[in-house]
Formats: sequence, structure tokens, C-alpha cells
Amino acid sequence: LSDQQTTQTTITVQRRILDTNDQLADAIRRRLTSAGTFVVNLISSPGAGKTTLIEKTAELLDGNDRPLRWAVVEGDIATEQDADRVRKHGVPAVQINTHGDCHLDARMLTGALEALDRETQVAKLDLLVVENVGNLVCPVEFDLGEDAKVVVASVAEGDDKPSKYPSTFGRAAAMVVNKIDLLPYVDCNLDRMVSDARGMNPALAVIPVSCRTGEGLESWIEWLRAGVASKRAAAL
Ligand SMILES: Nc1nc2c(ncn2[C@@H]2O[C@H](COP(=O)(O)OP(=O)(O)OP(=O)(O)O)[C@@H](O)[C@H]2O)c(=O)[nH]1
Ligand SMILES: [Mg+2]
Repeated sequence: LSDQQTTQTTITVQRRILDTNDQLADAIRRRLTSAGTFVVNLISSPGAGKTTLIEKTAELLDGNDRPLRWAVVEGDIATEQDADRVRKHGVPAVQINTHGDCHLDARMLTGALEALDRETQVAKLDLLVVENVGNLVCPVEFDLGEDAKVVVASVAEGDDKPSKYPSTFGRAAAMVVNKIDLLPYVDCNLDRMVSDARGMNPALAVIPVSCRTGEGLESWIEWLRAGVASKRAAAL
């Protein structure tokens, strides 16, 4: 095969994979839209704090006078560790292991929803949080039928991540800037980070938080509740 033929074949195969994914994602979106479930796809580089944010969310929602019915799907290349961390908070969680794939896809989420349905009634959930595989590049290309992609950026990674990963930051509905307790110790210009992200995505909600100190987490919970309320209203 010539280089040109190889390129065309590669593009055709990639297109088919994404088309199939989109069809499965549409089916998930239809199902969870009729259930009125708000679906969040959490994306970040490894270690930015996705699972910790989910754990803190569980703590803040636990015992709250406006409880939410929610569940979590965890995506990792290997181990059940993140799902175990979430289950310790009494939140139903299903772990997907991708065995090498750097992102979740809609087929994997379809299987996880079947497993979740055996533990809790998915049709009755207010909120489903999907933690994607730690990676700022590939997850954004695969629609999971979510309502919102949320990118978690930690200040420890530096302020240049929005400009270097424009697809992910450009297509997110919200950017949670985590680990702000570390700002005195790391070289991160928060203003630059926010203006770079907003420059490519003016509608981006920006939520600075510290999962360590709890600072800013009430704004995160309010953002989630607003999403849950509007999805619920649309389903009525
Ligand atoms: N100082 C500080 N550390 C934090 C904060 N949030 C999370 N961490 C720490 O950061 C490390 C990684 O957190 P995780 O929540 O496991 O990160 P993750 O994004 O889920 O990682 P992967 O699932 O591997 O992609 C852990 O040691 C957390 O305790 C924070 O706000 N401040
Ligand atoms: Mg994690």
C-alpha cells in the first residue's frame, strides 16, 4: 500500500469507530434523558484529583437536607481502587478496566450501566458521574452520551494546560481548578490559566477548589445541583 492509501484506510477505520461510538452514545443519552439523569464526564490528567473530588462530593451530599440519588462509573486502565474509594462513601460504583485503552467509550459505558442496574435503579438516578481514564488527549474524542464534560486541572500541573490541550478545555462545560491549597508552592498563574481557557471557551464555568481544605467545593456542589435541576425539568 502507498502512504496515501494507508492514510485513507486509517481515516476510514477511525471514522467507523467514532460513528459506532456516536450511535451507542446517542442511545445512552436518550435513555438517561428520559430518566432525567444529569450525566457528567470527568476528564483530567492522571492525579489531578478526579476521585478525590468525587469523594468530597459524597461527603458534602451525605446528610445534606437535599439528598441526591447518584452513582459513579470509574474508568481506569487497571485496578478496582477508585471504585473501592467511592464505595466506602456508600455511593454505588462500577469499575471499568480498559486494559490499555487511554479513554472510555460508549460501548464500555453501556456495559457499566448494565452492571450498575444490578446494584441500583439507573432510571431513578438524579446524577451519574463518570470518571474517565486519566488523560487530557483522547477522552474528549469519545462521546459517552454525557450532558457535560468537566475538566479537572490541578494547579500543580502548571497554568499552560488549557493552551496545550485546546480540544479538552475548549469542549468542557466546566473547569474545576483543583489543589489551590498548593498555589503558594507551585509556579501557576491562575489568572493566566483561566484567561487562556476562557479565550477558547467563553462559556466555560470556572470553579477553583481545594479538595484538601474544602475551599470552593460548595460552588462545585451548586454547579452540579443546577445541572441536575435543569435536566430534571427538561424530562418533565
Ligand atoms: N494538596 C492537595 N492534594 C490533593 C488535592 N486533591 C487531591 N489531592 C491528592 O492528589 C493525589 C491524586 O488524587 P486522585 O483523586 O487519586 O487523582 P485522580 O485524578 O483520580 O487520578 P487518576 O484516577 O489516577 O487519573 C492524591 O494523593 C490526592 O490526595 C487537593 O486539593 N490538594
Ligand atoms: Mg482516579
